[in-house]
Amino acid sequence: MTSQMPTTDAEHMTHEPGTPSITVGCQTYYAFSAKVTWQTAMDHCISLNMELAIVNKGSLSRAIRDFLNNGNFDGHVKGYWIGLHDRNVEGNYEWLNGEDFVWTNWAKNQPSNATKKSPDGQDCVKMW
Ligand SMILES: [Ca+2]
Repeated sequence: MTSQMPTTDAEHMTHEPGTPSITVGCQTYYAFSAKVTWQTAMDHCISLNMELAIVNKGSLSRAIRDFLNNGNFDGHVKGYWIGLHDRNVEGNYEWLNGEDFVWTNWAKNQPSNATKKSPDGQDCVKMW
């Protein structure tokens, strides 16, 4: 497994009042702006009885993108981890909830499996 961000600052991930959020349908999505690995983010969500976001539709993706881009919150974070990875088989993306991976909206030149930070390449997905 690899990640694009260093593990730091986990204490900032507490789900404090004021954590930016958006509700779409019956789900509420929180933007935690700590710079941590995907694994740490996932573990933290589980500890709060949440999960990393499953962004599996265009309408949901647009709502969350608007929220992230228009929100007046921590500008130091470049992208937010979501519940998608190819840790098991390179190039075979899986949602954490086991749902089929059908809808995609990769940024230009992604997924790149960039090897800058790890020779095994990137395996976890961010949204911004
Ligand atoms: Ca990969």
